[in-house]
Amino acid sequence: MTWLTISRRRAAGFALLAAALLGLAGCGYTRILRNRLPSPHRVEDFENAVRFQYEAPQAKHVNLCGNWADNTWCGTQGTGRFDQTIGAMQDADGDGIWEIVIPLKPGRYMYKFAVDWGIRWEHDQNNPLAEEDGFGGSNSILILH
Ligand SMILES: [Ca+2]
Repeated sequence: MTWLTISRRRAAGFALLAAALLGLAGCGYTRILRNRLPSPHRVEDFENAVRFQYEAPQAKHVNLCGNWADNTWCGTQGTGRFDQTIGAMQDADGDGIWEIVIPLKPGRYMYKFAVDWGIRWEHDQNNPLAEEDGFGGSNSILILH
């Protein structure tokens, strides 16, 4: 396989990804670039569904952790123990973009992405809404209507 072949395949992969995101996201995003993913948004998959995306090509695991009742910051609020099963995001196609679709009723929520089972906790760089987390970092804010 030549470099050119790989390059063409990669370009085709990006085109497919962009088409898939445009088709699935349905929120008017026309610029699909790496590092510029949509903020969490409603999708039609099921009632109250919200899609979260996070780019972390080096990660082995990414979890969505937030302050809603069945997440409790991936279990750390309450038990103090990180629960790997809560908010586990998927990157089945291996493109480094992790995804999860979960049900969330209208409301105001705080969340972060926990990389490799809590080694790093990152706010959502594609979401401009954030506030201080009290530990020198930021929580991303999601307001759903
Ligand atoms: Ca992916």
